[in-house]
Amino acid sequence: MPVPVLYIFSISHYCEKARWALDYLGVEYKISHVAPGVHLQTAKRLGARRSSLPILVADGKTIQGSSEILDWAEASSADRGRRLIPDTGRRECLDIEKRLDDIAGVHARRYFYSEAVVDYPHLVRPMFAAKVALPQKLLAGMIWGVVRKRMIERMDLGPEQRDASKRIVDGELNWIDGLLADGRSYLVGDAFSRADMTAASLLAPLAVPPQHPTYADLTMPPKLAADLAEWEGRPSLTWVREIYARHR
Ligand SMILES: N[C@@H](CCC(=O)N[C@@H](CS)C(=O)NCC(=O)O)C(=O)O
Repeated sequence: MPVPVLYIFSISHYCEKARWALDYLGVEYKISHVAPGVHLQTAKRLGARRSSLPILVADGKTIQGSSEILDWAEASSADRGRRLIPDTGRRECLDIEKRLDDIAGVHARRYFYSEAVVDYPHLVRPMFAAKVALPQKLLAGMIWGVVRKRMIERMDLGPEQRDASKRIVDGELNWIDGLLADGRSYLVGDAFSRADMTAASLLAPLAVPPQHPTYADLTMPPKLAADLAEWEGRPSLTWVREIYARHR
């Protein structure tokens, strides 16, 4: 069987979640960086049902979605000892992952992009083309205007949407602050699980941990930078950095 290939956007926090799982579980794989816009062709070519990344091609199958990739990675490395689901608290772990995927992941992205893609596209554009092969980089440069417009429409980006998503993210951080208030190190049980991996990767755009494989060049737009300065020391964001330091 050929080595599995993980198709990712450098900037995407869902892609980071899938990549982290493969790294953590010791799966041998290759990364293919894809530029936004060009990914539509890639997803089609791979026979994926939707256009979103991450996509993993493994065992002759196309596996789309970070949670599905975590499922595959756990099943395929079951004999190597490391696991992502605790013995007790399986349901709780998966419920926390789903809530993070559906709410914090979506709104952290809209909060960030509503300022960055709309008002400061030069801050994110280099990351969109980072590490992609040269022909793709040139193509991505040519279609950038259309891609940016489509991102604004599809993710419903704008100043009011930014404020709405900020309130939602704030609420989800309060929820995690609350879970951590009893002094626990992990969200479920006493070991690192996919709930922690999901929370840390999806909140990484706000915590910017130094161990993150692609965020060294991430520059915050000014309003977000000011919000994050106010949120400095918040238990959830400090905990994200600790989780990265311990497990990434
Ligand atoms: N719930 C999905 C979300 C994936 C997702 O939204 N990916 C974004 C990048 S962060 C994407 O590929 N957007 C482009 C598209 O959908 O065409 C997952 O966990 O994989």
